[in-house]
Amino acid sequence: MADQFNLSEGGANHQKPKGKDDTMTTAQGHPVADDQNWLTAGERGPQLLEDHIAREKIFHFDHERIPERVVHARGYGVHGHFKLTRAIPEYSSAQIFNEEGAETPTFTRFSTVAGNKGSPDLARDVRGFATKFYTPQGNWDLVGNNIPVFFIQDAIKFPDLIHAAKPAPDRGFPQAQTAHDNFWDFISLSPEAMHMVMWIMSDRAIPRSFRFMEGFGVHTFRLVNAEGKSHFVKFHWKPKLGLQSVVWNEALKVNGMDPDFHRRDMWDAIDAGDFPQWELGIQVFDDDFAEEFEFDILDATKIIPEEQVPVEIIGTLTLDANVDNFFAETEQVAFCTQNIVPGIDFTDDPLLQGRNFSYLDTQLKRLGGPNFTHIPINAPKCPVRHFQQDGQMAMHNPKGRANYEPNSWGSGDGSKEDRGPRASQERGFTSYEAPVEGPKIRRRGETFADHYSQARQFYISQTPIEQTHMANALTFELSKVERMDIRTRMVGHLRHIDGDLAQEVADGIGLDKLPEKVPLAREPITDLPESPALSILKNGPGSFKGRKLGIYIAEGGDAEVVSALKSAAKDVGAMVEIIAPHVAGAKLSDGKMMEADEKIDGGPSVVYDAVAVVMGEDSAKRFAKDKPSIDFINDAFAHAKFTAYVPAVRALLTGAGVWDRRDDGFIDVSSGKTAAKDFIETCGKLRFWERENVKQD
Ligand code: HDE
Repeated sequence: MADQFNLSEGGANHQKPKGKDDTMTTAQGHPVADDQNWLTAGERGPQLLEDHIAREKIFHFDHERIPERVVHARGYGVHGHFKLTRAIPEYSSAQIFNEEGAETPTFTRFSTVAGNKGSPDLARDVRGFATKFYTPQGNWDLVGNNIPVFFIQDAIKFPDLIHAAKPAPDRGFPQAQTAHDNFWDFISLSPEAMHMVMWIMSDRAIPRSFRFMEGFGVHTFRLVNAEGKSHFVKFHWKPKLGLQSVVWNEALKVNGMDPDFHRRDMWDAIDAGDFPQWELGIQVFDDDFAEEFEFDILDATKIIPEEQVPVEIIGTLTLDANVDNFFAETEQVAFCTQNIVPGIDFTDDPLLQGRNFSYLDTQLKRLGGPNFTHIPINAPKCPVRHFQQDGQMAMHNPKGRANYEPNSWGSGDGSKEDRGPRASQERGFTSYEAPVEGPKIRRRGETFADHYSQARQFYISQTPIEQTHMANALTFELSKVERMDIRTRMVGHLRHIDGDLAQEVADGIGLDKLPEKVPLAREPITDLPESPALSILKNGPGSFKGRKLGIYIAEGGDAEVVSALKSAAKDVGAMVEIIAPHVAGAKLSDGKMMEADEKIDGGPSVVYDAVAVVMGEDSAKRFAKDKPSIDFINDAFAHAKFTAYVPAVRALLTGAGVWDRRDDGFIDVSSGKTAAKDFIETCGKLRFWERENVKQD
């Protein structure tokens, strides 16, 4: 391993400096005498090209960037491990699924899809959830999303989808958002996208944190056991901390305040030893179920409701280490859907099959050659033996004479005359012998033709609050679309999904009458039952664990109340940050200075899950007209956050216009410990949704 000054160990003959030598060198190992001044002819003379030290430095700098990912450019990677809690030899022969208690190292990269590398974290978008398992049988990459379905059914449509979503080619905007003509034009001409549209217009597309999202393998894969018997499988990641999203207005503000909100959240949690965990679940089913199921199991725009095939939990993923170097790990990690191990196999899902070509191809472009598996983050952690050789940046070069097979050299003893590796029927990967026949055609099967039934099922499975958020999101996005015909075409689709939703959106965008329904390829099923598993609010954590309380203090604030809030939050495993008018903090009622984590205008309430305001009466009066203080309270109110307060802050709450509007989401904690405990317990509901003006369940 290179040391912290990046003094690479170089080749085998490299002489390590004796003792502690921190002399800077060039990449060629030449010691550097002056790293601040280019070699010139005289003090004010021209720079000399002869300066190999300066030229090497600039040359390397000029080549620091590699192409960003075409999609999922903005991402954040973390190390972890997967522990198998239930062996499943009946389904799969994969070693990773057979030794109960065994731990497999992992690297997981979360991402947004549409934005570029520097785009804000809280864009309304799908989140990538890609995990590389370094198994004893080679790397298995489960390259999924936080949404279990996709926009399209066939990989050939992917470039169009992405072109339509990304900035328009003429103007180069808008960045990291779908609220524009090109996206909705494409979508409204692609009925197969309607189920996915319901998901991206739901709060799933604005998660509070990577830690509070589900993950899905999306496609139907196969598990194959030692006898060669195959079952179909869908993979699920279930966050132990429960699901949670933000509200749209909050997302917009968070992006301004902290574009790194999600990556910072992950870094901070891991840094604090608060390791996020997910359970790996599988939905397993056989050919008979596949036959009977209402939809085609090869269609990636469909789910299999958990109520129909339960998710069986088989292991736990724990993310427990941040990267040492963002570029080396997060940027260079190369996921490939075709990386599977014996015991797992593909199906003929036409989206998956296209991906299996695409990912290898993309890595060649991004990482510059075929040897990207030599980069430590991509290298398997099991023995690797083959006759592949050479190519750019070859790091592991075979020794000995044989570089082909069959050969008749030595007998596998590792000597110079060794014959090298041999394929093994017994241990090697064998494809499941799925029968394949049929004419070569370009035609989508009839079984892929229903585009609205599950879109409707998703919508009716949401709580009224979530349904309102979806209608609002559709209204917001379509209001950004300039062409009237695109807006109305979308409402023509919504009419097949839910009449009320279509009406709400039509009202929202000001249509006087509902447009015609778009023509159907196939009559939808309108009586699919609700699936509670699809709602975020029905699957909340019921605890404030892993969440963040922001306590806004100022001079004279009741020290006992602050300390009671802090310990009540810590007791349930929540984080606390102190916000004050100055970053130095504030003197509380006990005369002691309490340090602040944030100054008020750098610590707005949008970055906290719940807030508290604890000040002396004079301070509250002083800040009653202070804009950042008013925003702090107003936003918390507008985003339905629980707010703890002491009566001494009345002037400030009055200044913010909320004193007379206090509802059950405001909790007076002046009486101390028990009140603070009750407040934190109430915060387990995460939001006081009753404040939102919608009908309740
Ligand atoms: Fe990807 N996708 N994708 N994708 N995808 C990439 O690979 C592609 C699709 C997903 O954190 C690229 O390494 C095609 C579905 C994730 O590094 C590229 C199709 C799903 C990531 C690519 C799809 C995904 C990618 C860009 C249509 C959810 C980020 C850089 C068939 C199941 C992985 C790269 C990371 C990345 C192609 C569709 C998830 C260009 C052609 C469906 C999480 O190869």
